[in-house]
Amino acid sequence: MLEQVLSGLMQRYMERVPDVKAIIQAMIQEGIIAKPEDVENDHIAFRTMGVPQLGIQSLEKIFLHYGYTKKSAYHFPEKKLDAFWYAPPAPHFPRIFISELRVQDLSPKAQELIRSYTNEVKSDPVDALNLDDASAVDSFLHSGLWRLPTLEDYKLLAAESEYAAWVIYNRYYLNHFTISVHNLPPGYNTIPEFNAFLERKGFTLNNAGGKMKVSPDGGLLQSATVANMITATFANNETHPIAGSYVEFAERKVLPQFAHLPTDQVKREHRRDGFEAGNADKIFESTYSSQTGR
Ligand code: OOG
Ligand code: NI
Repeated sequence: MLEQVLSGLMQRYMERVPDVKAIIQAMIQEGIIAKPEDVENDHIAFRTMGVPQLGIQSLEKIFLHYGYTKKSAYHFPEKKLDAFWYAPPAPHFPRIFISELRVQDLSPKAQELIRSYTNEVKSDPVDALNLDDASAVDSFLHSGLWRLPTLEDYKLLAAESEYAAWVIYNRYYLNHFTISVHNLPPGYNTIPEFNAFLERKGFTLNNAGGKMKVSPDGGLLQSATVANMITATFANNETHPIAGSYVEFAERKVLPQFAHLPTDQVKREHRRDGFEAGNADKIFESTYSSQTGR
């Protein structure tokens, strides 16, 4: 079940984000990995609209049903976002990061605009889903939810919250998947080295707060590409380039209490887990025009 849902998400994501295949191809060419399946997916992320019948409380039900465990909360007052992360039922599955727009904190105008779309969803749509039917869940995650937005509404929202504009068009499309770098061969298994490789290959990295985002404890290092642009078709067949999704990279250092373990005995549970608000705050900007316009 979970395998099927995750592979459906990855398939759509790879079609929408050319950087995914290009990065995996570059890694194979460089001899970092032998085949695409060698990539370890640290986590995937979704964005949601925080209205009562949707948001985190709705989307999380799918993954809780598949055995994920809800973990810590993160808050982003400036960006008007909240988030949680979810630990997988087994270590070979990715963690999940779900964020939500604090709709009630936006201007009355933006709230009204968002609700004109989200009110089309009368009750929590996940409650009406058979979560044991993987193809139903797959279609739901890639379905419309609300009417196709107009370009005008998209632009109005973007002026106040680029996150809101992203969600009104992209909905539950995967926002990113994350390549774990710490288990890669020496020379590529740290964020500074992996970033250098990516830039050598011509990929553009998000530089908000610096290309490398480091948690205060020093254990979680992250970087991300700038989102690939997609040609969005809005209502009345108007087309406009907008930010699609991006790729993230994570290095989780071995926790101090396991520093004595030989490298070949280090498992996921020995490394820094979870997320970091300060890192995430900058990673969100991978889809913001300040980054995509560079
Ligand atoms: C999520 C940004 C945060 C992380 O790993 O901290 C994040 C987003 O852009 O929706 O992915
Ligand atoms: Ni992430």
